[in-house]
Amino acid sequence: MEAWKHAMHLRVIAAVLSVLVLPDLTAADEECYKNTVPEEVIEVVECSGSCFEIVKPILNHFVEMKMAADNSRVLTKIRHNVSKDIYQIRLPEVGAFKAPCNGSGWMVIQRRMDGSVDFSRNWTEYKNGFGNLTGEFFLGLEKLHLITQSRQHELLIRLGKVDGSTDFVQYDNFRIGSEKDSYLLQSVGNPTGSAGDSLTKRHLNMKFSTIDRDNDLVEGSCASFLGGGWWFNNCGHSSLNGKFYRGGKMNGNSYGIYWASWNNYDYTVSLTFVEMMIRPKSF
Ligand SMILES: [Ca+2]
Repeated sequence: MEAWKHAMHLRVIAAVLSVLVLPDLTAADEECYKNTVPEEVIEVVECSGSCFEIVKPILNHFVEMKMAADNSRVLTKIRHNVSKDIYQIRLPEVGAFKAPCNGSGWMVIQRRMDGSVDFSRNWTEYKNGFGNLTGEFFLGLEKLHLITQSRQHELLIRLGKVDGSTDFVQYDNFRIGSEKDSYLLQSVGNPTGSAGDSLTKRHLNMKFSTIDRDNDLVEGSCASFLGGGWWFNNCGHSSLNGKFYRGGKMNGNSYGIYWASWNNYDYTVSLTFVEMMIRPKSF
């Protein structure tokens, strides 16, 4: 290619990318993710069939730009200096938001790791999301509803204990209802993984409950008792937004973070690491 043509191409790429990466967050998003400081664009990631699969160097981006104009799924990688890379994600059904992604195509939607963020939050906070994307956070029920309604998604849950042991369970059809249905857990699909299934029996078809909105099936409030929002029943076999105990054991009367099928239904064990992740199912 002649040099001037090459230079023109680079200028066009830069111009379109500058539009592509403009901050496009609502006030609520900025409040929620104010700890995330955008850095220079390193690379752009295309997300077509299976999310986050294709990583391309920044100079090969006519394809992505065309897709962006088509309102297709385009991701812009904006941060590279944390172990959990943060992406600006644009989905037609949701708009722009930020979330951590790993290299295997999973978007992290919830993380517990050190007890630095209080998960005893109200309905609006669980709806919109809260926390620190490089640490502990919950992405938000409204986004999860819009994303999981748009196409079939898998859910991967990674669990860890204070002794360093880890395990996982994966579901193949995770879907959440709308706010009108109290973000009902509509579907989880088939489980695989040795942590066992602590969702289907007690939590499937349950509405979400928070400290200020009791949709569970017991007289009291599971969310108030356990300190975090979840699809509570009576209260059930899992509570991954519960109170964080650094020692890995509950103190006093309040349960911690638990996934009962991984602990022989010993509810005094409190997990010290959780990641919930989703990705579009590829058939
Ligand atoms: Ca109740």
